[in-house]
Amino acid sequence: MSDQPDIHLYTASTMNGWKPTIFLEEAEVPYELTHIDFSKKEQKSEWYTKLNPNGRIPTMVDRGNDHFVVFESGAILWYLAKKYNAFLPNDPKLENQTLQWLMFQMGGIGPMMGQAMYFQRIAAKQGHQDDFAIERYVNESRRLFEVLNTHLEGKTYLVGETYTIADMATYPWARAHYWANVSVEGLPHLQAWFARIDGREKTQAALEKPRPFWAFFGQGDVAAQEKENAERFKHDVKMD
Ligand SMILES: N[C@@H](CCC(=O)N[C@@H](CS)C(=O)NCC(=O)O)C(=O)O
Repeated sequence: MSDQPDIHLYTASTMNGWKPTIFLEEAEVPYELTHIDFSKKEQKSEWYTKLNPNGRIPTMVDRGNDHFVVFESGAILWYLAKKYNAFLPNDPKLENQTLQWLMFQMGGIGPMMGQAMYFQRIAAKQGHQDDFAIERYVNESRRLFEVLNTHLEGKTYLVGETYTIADMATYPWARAHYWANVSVEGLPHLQAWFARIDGREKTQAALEKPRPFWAFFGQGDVAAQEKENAERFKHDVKMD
Protein backbone atom coordinates (compact mmCIF):
# COMPACT_ATOMS: atom_id res chain seq x y z
CA MET A 1 0.00 0.00 0.00
CA SER A 2 1.32 3.40 -0.93
CA ASP A 3 1.00 6.18 1.59
CA GLN A 4 0.57 8.69 -1.20
CA PRO A 5 -2.88 10.28 -1.28
CA ASP A 6 -5.15 9.31 -4.19
CA ILE A 7 -5.53 12.86 -5.40
CA HIS A 8 -2.64 14.67 -7.01
CA LEU A 9 -3.55 18.22 -7.99
CA TYR A 10 -1.51 20.41 -10.31
CA THR A 11 -2.54 23.98 -9.79
CA ALA A 12 -1.60 27.61 -9.26
CA SER A 13 -3.11 30.57 -7.43
CA THR A 14 -5.80 31.64 -9.85
CA MET A 15 -9.57 31.57 -9.78
CA ASN A 16 -9.74 28.28 -11.66
CA GLY A 17 -6.82 26.92 -9.72
CA TRP A 18 -8.48 27.41 -6.35
CA LYS A 19 -11.70 25.59 -7.21
CA PRO A 20 -10.43 22.03 -6.56
CA THR A 21 -8.55 23.07 -3.43
CA ILE A 22 -11.80 24.49 -2.06
CA PHE A 23 -13.49 21.12 -2.57
CA LEU A 24 -10.59 19.13 -1.14
CA GLU A 25 -10.28 21.31 1.98
CA GLU A 26 -14.04 21.43 2.55
CA ALA A 27 -14.40 17.66 2.13
CA GLU A 28 -11.22 17.05 4.16
CA VAL A 29 -9.77 14.85 1.43
CA PRO A 30 -5.99 14.33 1.63
CA TYR A 31 -4.18 15.47 -1.52
CA GLU A 32 -0.79 16.23 -2.93
CA LEU A 33 -0.42 19.65 -4.51
CA THR A 34 2.11 20.46 -7.20
CA HIS A 35 2.42 24.18 -7.85
CA ILE A 36 2.67 24.95 -11.56
CA ASP A 37 4.86 28.02 -12.01
CA PHE A 38 3.56 30.29 -14.79
CA SER A 39 6.65 32.45 -14.72
CA LYS A 40 8.58 29.35 -15.87
CA LYS A 41 5.82 28.37 -18.34
CA GLU A 42 5.52 24.97 -16.67
CA GLN A 43 1.91 24.73 -17.88
CA LYS A 44 3.21 24.52 -21.48
CA SER A 45 5.91 21.95 -20.80
CA GLU A 46 5.89 18.61 -22.56
CA TRP A 47 5.27 16.54 -19.43
CA TYR A 48 2.39 18.75 -18.35
CA THR A 49 0.61 18.96 -21.71
CA LYS A 50 0.60 15.15 -21.78
CA LEU A 51 -1.73 15.44 -18.78
CA ASN A 52 -3.60 18.55 -19.89
CA PRO A 53 -3.71 19.06 -23.66
CA ASN A 54 -4.92 22.65 -23.09
CA GLY A 55 -1.72 23.65 -21.29
CA ARG A 56 -3.56 25.37 -18.48
CA ILE A 57 -4.26 24.69 -14.83
CA PRO A 58 -5.79 22.94 -12.93
CA THR A 59 -5.28 19.24 -13.65
CA MET A 60 -5.98 16.33 -11.33
CA VAL A 61 -4.69 12.76 -11.31
CA ASP A 62 -6.53 10.12 -9.27
CA ARG A 63 -3.93 7.54 -8.30
CA GLY A 64 -6.72 5.54 -6.71
CA ASN A 65 -8.42 5.10 -10.09
CA ASP A 66 -5.63 3.89 -12.39
CA HIS A 67 -4.11 7.37 -12.48
CA PHE A 68 -7.18 8.72 -14.20
CA VAL A 69 -6.48 12.26 -15.42
CA VAL A 70 -9.06 15.07 -15.35
CA PHE A 71 -8.60 18.55 -16.77
CA GLU A 72 -11.06 21.50 -16.82
CA SER A 73 -11.88 22.79 -13.36
CA GLY A 74 -15.62 22.13 -13.66
CA ALA A 75 -15.00 18.50 -14.64
CA ILE A 76 -12.54 18.13 -11.73
CA LEU A 77 -15.17 19.42 -9.28
CA TRP A 78 -17.77 17.08 -10.75
CA TYR A 79 -15.41 14.10 -10.54
CA LEU A 80 -14.50 14.86 -6.92
CA ALA A 81 -18.14 15.41 -5.93
CA LYS A 82 -19.07 12.00 -7.38
CA LYS A 83 -16.04 10.18 -5.97
CA TYR A 84 -16.51 11.54 -2.45
CA ASN A 85 -20.30 11.92 -2.58
CA ALA A 86 -20.09 15.48 -1.29
CA PHE A 87 -21.22 18.98 -2.22
CA LEU A 88 -23.52 17.65 -4.94
CA PRO A 89 -27.15 16.91 -4.04
CA ASN A 90 -28.37 13.37 -4.68
CA ASP A 91 -31.83 14.51 -5.76
CA PRO A 92 -31.77 14.47 -9.60
CA LYS A 93 -33.37 17.91 -9.99
CA LEU A 94 -31.07 19.54 -7.46
CA GLU A 95 -28.12 17.75 -9.02
CA ASN A 96 -29.07 19.17 -12.40
CA GLN A 97 -29.50 22.67 -10.94
CA THR A 98 -25.99 22.38 -9.54
CA LEU A 99 -24.78 21.46 -13.01
CA GLN A 100 -26.66 24.46 -14.47
CA TRP A 101 -24.93 26.94 -12.16
CA LEU A 102 -21.60 25.21 -12.64
CA MET A 103 -22.04 25.62 -16.41
CA PHE A 104 -23.09 29.24 -15.89
CA GLN A 105 -19.77 29.85 -14.19
CA MET A 106 -17.69 27.85 -16.67
CA GLY A 107 -19.31 29.33 -19.77
CA GLY A 108 -20.12 32.83 -18.50
CA ILE A 109 -18.59 34.29 -15.36
CA GLY A 110 -15.16 32.73 -15.94
CA PRO A 111 -14.64 33.68 -19.58
CA MET A 112 -16.14 37.18 -19.25
CA MET A 113 -14.30 38.10 -16.08
CA GLY A 114 -11.15 36.45 -17.36
CA GLN A 115 -11.18 38.70 -20.41
CA ALA A 116 -12.12 41.78 -18.32
CA MET A 117 -9.05 41.07 -16.19
CA TYR A 118 -6.83 40.27 -19.15
CA PHE A 119 -7.59 43.46 -21.08
CA GLN A 120 -7.19 45.70 -18.03
CA ARG A 121 -4.51 44.00 -15.99
CA ILE A 122 -2.31 42.40 -18.61
CA ALA A 123 -2.89 43.74 -22.15
CA ALA A 124 -3.22 47.39 -21.06
CA LYS A 125 -0.02 47.11 -19.02
CA GLN A 126 1.75 45.81 -22.11
CA GLY A 127 0.64 48.83 -24.17
CA HIS A 128 -2.51 47.33 -25.71
CA GLN A 129 -5.28 49.57 -24.40
CA ASP A 130 -8.61 48.44 -25.86
CA ASP A 131 -11.48 50.38 -24.31
CA PHE A 132 -14.11 48.68 -26.46
CA ALA A 133 -13.07 45.22 -25.27
CA ILE A 134 -12.79 46.38 -21.65
CA GLU A 135 -16.28 47.89 -21.70
CA ARG A 136 -17.75 44.80 -23.32
CA TYR A 137 -16.28 42.34 -20.82
CA VAL A 138 -16.86 44.49 -17.73
CA ASN A 139 -20.49 45.12 -18.71
CA GLU A 140 -21.14 41.49 -19.53
CA SER A 141 -19.61 40.43 -16.20
CA ARG A 142 -21.83 42.94 -14.38
CA ARG A 143 -24.88 41.57 -16.23
CA LEU A 144 -24.00 38.05 -15.07
CA PHE A 145 -23.58 39.32 -11.50
CA GLU A 146 -27.09 40.76 -11.72
CA VAL A 147 -28.36 37.32 -12.76
CA LEU A 148 -26.62 35.82 -9.72
CA ASN A 149 -28.00 38.52 -7.44
CA THR A 150 -31.58 37.95 -8.56
CA HIS A 151 -31.20 34.20 -8.24
CA LEU A 152 -29.69 34.43 -4.75
CA GLU A 153 -32.56 36.42 -3.25
CA GLY A 154 -33.98 34.34 -0.38
CA LYS A 155 -31.34 31.62 -0.81
CA THR A 156 -28.35 30.66 1.26
CA TYR A 157 -26.35 29.20 -1.60
CA LEU A 158 -26.78 28.88 -5.35
CA VAL A 159 -28.71 25.62 -5.07
CA GLY A 160 -31.02 25.99 -2.10
CA GLU A 161 -29.63 25.67 1.38
CA THR A 162 -26.51 23.62 0.85
CA TYR A 163 -23.04 24.60 -0.25
CA THR A 164 -22.26 22.86 -3.55
CA ILE A 165 -19.58 22.68 -6.20
CA ALA A 166 -21.48 25.44 -8.06
CA ASP A 167 -20.70 27.86 -5.21
CA MET A 168 -17.10 26.61 -5.10
CA ALA A 169 -16.67 27.35 -8.80
CA THR A 170 -18.32 30.78 -8.74
CA TYR A 171 -16.97 32.28 -5.53
CA PRO A 172 -13.26 32.71 -6.44
CA TRP A 173 -14.24 34.51 -9.66
CA ALA A 174 -17.07 36.69 -8.40
CA ARG A 175 -15.24 37.54 -5.17
CA ALA A 176 -12.40 38.95 -7.28
CA HIS A 177 -14.82 41.46 -8.89
CA TYR A 178 -12.56 44.23 -7.68
CA TRP A 179 -9.64 42.98 -9.73
CA ALA A 180 -11.77 43.11 -12.90
CA ASN A 181 -13.32 46.49 -11.97
CA VAL A 182 -16.80 44.97 -12.02
CA SER A 183 -19.02 46.76 -9.53
CA VAL A 184 -21.14 44.85 -7.03
CA GLU A 185 -22.92 48.00 -5.86
CA GLY A 186 -26.68 47.53 -5.57
CA LEU A 187 -26.37 43.71 -5.51
CA PRO A 188 -27.17 42.92 -1.86
CA HIS A 189 -27.95 39.22 -2.31
CA LEU A 190 -24.64 38.63 -4.07
CA GLN A 191 -22.83 40.54 -1.34
CA ALA A 192 -24.59 38.53 1.38
CA TRP A 193 -23.53 35.32 -0.38
CA PHE A 194 -19.92 36.61 -0.47
CA ALA A 195 -20.10 37.28 3.28
CA ARG A 196 -21.43 33.77 3.93
CA ILE A 197 -18.59 32.14 2.02
CA ASP A 198 -16.02 34.59 3.43
CA GLY A 199 -16.99 33.03 6.77
CA ARG A 200 -16.33 29.41 5.69
CA GLU A 201 -13.01 28.60 7.30
CA LYS A 202 -12.12 25.64 5.10
CA THR A 203 -12.83 27.55 1.91
CA GLN A 204 -10.67 30.40 3.16
CA ALA A 205 -7.90 27.93 4.07
CA ALA A 206 -8.09 26.57 0.51
CA LEU A 207 -7.59 30.07 -0.87
CA GLU A 208 -4.18 30.12 0.79
CA LYS A 209 -2.94 27.26 -1.40
CA PRO A 210 -0.57 27.40 -3.10
CA ARG A 211 -0.48 31.19 -2.58
CA PRO A 212 -3.02 33.48 -0.91
CA PHE A 213 -6.03 34.77 -2.81
CA TRP A 214 -6.35 37.95 -0.81
CA ALA A 215 -2.80 39.06 -1.50
CA PHE A 216 -3.46 39.02 -5.25
CA PHE A 217 -7.09 39.80 -5.63
CA GLY A 218 -8.31 41.25 -2.35
CA GLN A 219 -8.76 44.94 -1.88
CA GLY A 220 -5.16 45.58 -1.00
CA ASP A 221 -2.29 47.54 -2.45
CA VAL A 222 -3.07 47.66 -6.18
CA ALA A 223 0.36 48.92 -7.21
CA ALA A 224 2.09 46.11 -5.31
CA GLN A 225 -0.29 43.52 -6.73
CA GLU A 226 0.27 44.74 -10.27
CA LYS A 227 4.03 44.65 -9.83
CA GLU A 228 3.87 41.08 -8.62
CA ASN A 229 1.47 40.08 -11.36
CA ALA A 230 3.66 41.66 -14.06
CA GLU A 231 6.31 39.06 -13.21
CA ARG A 232 3.80 36.28 -12.78
CA PHE A 233 2.05 36.97 -16.06
CA LYS A 234 5.12 37.99 -18.05
CA HIS A 235 4.33 35.33 -20.62
CA ASP A 236 1.04 35.63 -22.44
CA VAL A 237 -0.93 33.89 -19.72
CA LYS A 238 -4.69 33.88 -20.02
CA MET A 239 -7.57 33.06 -17.75
CA ASP A 240 -11.08 31.96 -18.48
N1 LIG B 1 -11.64 26.26 -18.68
C1 LIG B 1 -10.39 25.99 -18.00
C2 LIG B 1 -9.61 27.27 -17.93
C3 LIG B 1 -8.28 27.08 -17.28
C4 LIG B 1 -7.47 28.38 -17.31
O1 LIG B 1 -7.79 29.32 -18.03
N2 LIG B 1 -6.41 28.39 -16.52
C5 LIG B 1 -5.54 29.56 -16.50
C6 LIG B 1 -5.40 30.08 -15.09
S1 LIG B 1 -6.96 30.55 -14.40
C7 LIG B 1 -4.17 29.15 -16.99
O2 LIG B 1 -3.73 28.04 -16.75
N3 LIG B 1 -3.47 30.05 -17.69
C8 LIG B 1 -2.15 29.78 -18.13
C9 LIG B 1 -1.89 30.07 -19.58
O3 LIG B 1 -2.76 30.65 -20.27
O4 LIG B 1 -0.80 29.74 -20.03
C10 LIG B 1 -10.69 25.45 -16.59
O5 LIG B 1 -11.69 25.88 -16.02
O6 LIG B 1 -9.95 24.59 -16.11
